[in-house]
Amino acid sequence: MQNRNTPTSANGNLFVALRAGFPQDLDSVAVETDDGLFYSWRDLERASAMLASLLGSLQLPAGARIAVQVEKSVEAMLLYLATLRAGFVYLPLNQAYQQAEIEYFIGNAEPAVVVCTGKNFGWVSKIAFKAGTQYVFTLNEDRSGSLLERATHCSDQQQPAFKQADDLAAILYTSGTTGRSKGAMLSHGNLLSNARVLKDYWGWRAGDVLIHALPIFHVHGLFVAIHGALLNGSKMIWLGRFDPKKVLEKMPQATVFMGVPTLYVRLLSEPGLTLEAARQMRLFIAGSAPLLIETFTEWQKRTGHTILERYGMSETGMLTSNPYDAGQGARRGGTVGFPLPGVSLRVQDDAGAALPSDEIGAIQVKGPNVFKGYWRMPEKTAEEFTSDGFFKTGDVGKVDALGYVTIVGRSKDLIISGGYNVYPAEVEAYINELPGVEESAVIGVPHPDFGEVGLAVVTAKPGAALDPAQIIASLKATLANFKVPKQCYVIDALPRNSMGKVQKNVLRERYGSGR
Ligand code: MLC
Ligand code: AMP
Repeated sequence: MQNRNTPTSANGNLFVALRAGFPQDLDSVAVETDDGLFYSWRDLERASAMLASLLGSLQLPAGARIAVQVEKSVEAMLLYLATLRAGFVYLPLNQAYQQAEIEYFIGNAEPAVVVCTGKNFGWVSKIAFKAGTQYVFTLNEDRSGSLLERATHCSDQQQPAFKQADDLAAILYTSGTTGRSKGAMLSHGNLLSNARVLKDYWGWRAGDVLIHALPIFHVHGLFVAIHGALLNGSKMIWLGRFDPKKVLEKMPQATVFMGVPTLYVRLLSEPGLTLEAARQMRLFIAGSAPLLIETFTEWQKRTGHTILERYGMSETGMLTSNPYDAGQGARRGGTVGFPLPGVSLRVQDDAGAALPSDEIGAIQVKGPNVFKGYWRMPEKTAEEFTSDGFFKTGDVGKVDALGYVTIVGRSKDLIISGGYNVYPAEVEAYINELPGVEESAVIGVPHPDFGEVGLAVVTAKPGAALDPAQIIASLKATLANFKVPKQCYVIDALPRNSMGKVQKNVLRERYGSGR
């Protein structure tokens, strides 16, 4: 376990800190949705209390996990806040996950409560009850479902649970290089320290309005965006799903936007993206995947704004950021800026020696934002930390003489597609199970919209005939859609080096231009 904080008598519950950011006028608008609904700050306070009262009435054990796989909605955000408030552990799951993926997460995390959409209730509840889950509720995009029906009867007065900074607040599953996902355990203190640093670093101020267009099952949309707005008492313009035209329509009423690079690429293809459209905006933030320099430069030309690129991960929250203040330096395209206050970042060579500026090596980090470890994987946790307590990010990069960090690649075999992580090992394991498949290799190739997408190269067993379209169709039936390779090639043999290891670099050269 990392980052033990000294216990204090103050309530370290993240919800308490977020609520302290609510404005004095609780009747002002906190969230405006793209389907015309308005939620006041009082609504957030009351509804999170009612949901927390419901959770509190279920007699759940301390540290119970609340696993949630629902569509994006304000009520889903309220369920997150209620989970913090009631002192339980939030476990968000991508909507795209299918049965085998959900079976793994539920089996591994053993949540006491699962919340899913009504349309998935049949199969999700079967998996959940088999794994020992006590309650399965439903929550739909249109606010129907058993969760809110039950919460309506619960008290809107609820005293937030007392939490130490070190207590667990959320578990985020991140795919593992061996194909098995690991649950990153984040504490109230991890999340709050990062939120506070970002509030200052990005100059959140009175009157800021955030366009929230990201999914809320990952760090970016769930923590960086929501915590930022709530801690600052800022209104959110809430989009159920990213739509570039809607973002443009809302821009004149907003000041802050956060997106993965694909969102910026899609916005740039809108003729309506002009200096005038972005005039009210204060800050455009990008991260979760590399932002191409062309996107950075084109954005400057079209909007007059310089995108602020930052870098982070599920295990750590945000680690580095380009400066907000010109006084601290320029925002440099192609770099992810400086380590955030409180974050120690170093670059090491393979032998574990610190590297001087501009030399490329493994990025390691330490700070109050760094997670507590992987859920029920003490050995894996130990492997990912150095003896002096730095977390090995798996990213490869350098720091220049001024302190700007640049990420040049990854030592982990990972594809980041439209901001979602895809681990080739996981996809390969599924392909290798298909009839007639001898072996496979999944590589990332450049893509104009998603930045990078998966491509599969497969060999057949002797005498078997494989149809690439059939392989893709089979994967679509089992895996989350974003993990499915966009193309598949059947070849005679995979290229190997003298050690027998598949040469993915050769495949990348052959099928894409390589990273
Ligand atoms: C959708 N598809 C994807 C995909 N998203 N394929 C690869 N990569 C993706 N990211 C699939 C669809 O299933 C569909 O397949 C086809 O691609 C086209 O879909 P679409 O309609 O264009 O996709 P859309 O629904 O518009 O979604 C695209 C998107 C979404 C970019 C809006 O992927 C998204 O919201 N990405 C953001 C992810 C994010 O929040 N990441 C933050 C991680 S936190 P088919 O076959 O059905 O046609 C993190 C830490 C940090 O990394 O630092 O922040
Ligand atoms: P996740 O585990 O989903 O949180 O993804 C984290 C990974 O996303 C990091 O380890 C990086 O590889 C990548 N990442 C995040 N932000 C950036 C960025 N600005 N530039 C390049 N890669 C990034």
